[in-house]
Amino acid sequence: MKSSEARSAYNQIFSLLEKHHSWMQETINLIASENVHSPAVREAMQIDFSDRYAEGWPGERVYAGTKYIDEVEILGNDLTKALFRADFADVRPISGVLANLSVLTAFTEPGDRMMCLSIPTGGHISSARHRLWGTAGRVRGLKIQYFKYDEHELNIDVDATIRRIERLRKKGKHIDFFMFGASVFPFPQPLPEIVEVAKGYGAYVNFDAAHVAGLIGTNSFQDPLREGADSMTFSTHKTLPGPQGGCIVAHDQFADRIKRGVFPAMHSNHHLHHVAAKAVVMAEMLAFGKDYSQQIIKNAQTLGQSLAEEGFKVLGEHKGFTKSHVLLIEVADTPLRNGRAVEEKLESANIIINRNLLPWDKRFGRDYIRPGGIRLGTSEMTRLGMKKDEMTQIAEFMRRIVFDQEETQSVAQDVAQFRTKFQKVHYAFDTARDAYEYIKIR
Ligand code: DSN
Repeated sequence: MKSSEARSAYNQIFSLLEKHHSWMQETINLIASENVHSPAVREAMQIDFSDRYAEGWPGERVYAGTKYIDEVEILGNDLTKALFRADFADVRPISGVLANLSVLTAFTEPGDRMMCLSIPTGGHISSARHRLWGTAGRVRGLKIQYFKYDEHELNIDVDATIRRIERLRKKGKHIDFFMFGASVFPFPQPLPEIVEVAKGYGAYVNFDAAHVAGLIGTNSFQDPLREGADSMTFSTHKTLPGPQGGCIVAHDQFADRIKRGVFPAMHSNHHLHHVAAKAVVMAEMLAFGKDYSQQIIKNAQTLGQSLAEEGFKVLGEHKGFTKSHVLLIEVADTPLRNGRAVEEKLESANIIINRNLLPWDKRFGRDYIRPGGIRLGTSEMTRLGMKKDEMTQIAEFMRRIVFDQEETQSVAQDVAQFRTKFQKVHYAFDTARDAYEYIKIR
């Protein structure tokens, strides 16, 4: 490639980046696993830490030049411990999957058995079986068994699960590791009774709080470390509105093994600029997280109610639709017929959501390409200051696309207009810059 061509590609990259930022200013983003971080988190992510190495633990590094990095990482761990009321925190994992794999590496051996939720019932690919290329099955070599699931309650069926655990034990197939949590769970999971059985024979219990970490940190959902979990893994960019990354908190007696699971087992260098940004978001959540989390949940419940009134089949209606940030909606009997068509049509109208398998989809021959459902989350729009009226308005926009089959262009314009009033991040110390401002430092 000639240098002029390289220059042209270089210019094109920045033009695309700016276009993305402009588009984000006009969209309603309801992806349940996403959020928008504060200008402070963004500032922390563009510092020189990103060019450095600091393998190991503060005070035990294998590189020089880390004196400020160490102090920031210690602060990050301390703030995380305070937020999650935990004895031990490790902010080094560079993703939620690697946080899970670090704990699996610390407490299982290949060939051990893990129990978790299957993907159609909300489980994450990092917990899936070998044949699905799931991290636990394919990378750690674990045999996977599933929690029994109650499709009406949208939750783990405690009695049936305990019966399954006991049946398996009688056949000599005891579960070594329990992975609670998931990628879709609107209601708190029932830990204590299952944990009691698991602990009765010495199994290890982790809670994957990737989606709900912000809600758990602010005591707004459930409290896995007090409900029997030995550790909790999570990502740092969903309801916890920080940088992309992972984190682990645990009771003290598990700290040494987890530290070694993170380094040297699963990481060499971790991402130090993200450690700085994680420290910032933990401070933000300690100061503003309670109000933020409670508004996220209220907004999800209002959005569920408004969508139901607009004709959508929102699951969990008999339990108030959700107690978290997430809503599951069955769309197979709407005019658009499947989650993918809904996702595509809404995206053309500047509304970003994702399609989602429903627990019963496989029985109807549906798969993740054209599933029967969609998943919505309210974390990002709440961060921009939206409340009840805006949730009602969003439900109306969605009805215009999915049921009224209105021209997407006209809804897209209305959505962009609606978004003009919501350009700042809320629930943060510093909010001078707009949320999606393109900041040029070249
Ligand atoms: N499972 C993805 C999600 O929930 O969107 C994130 O890993």
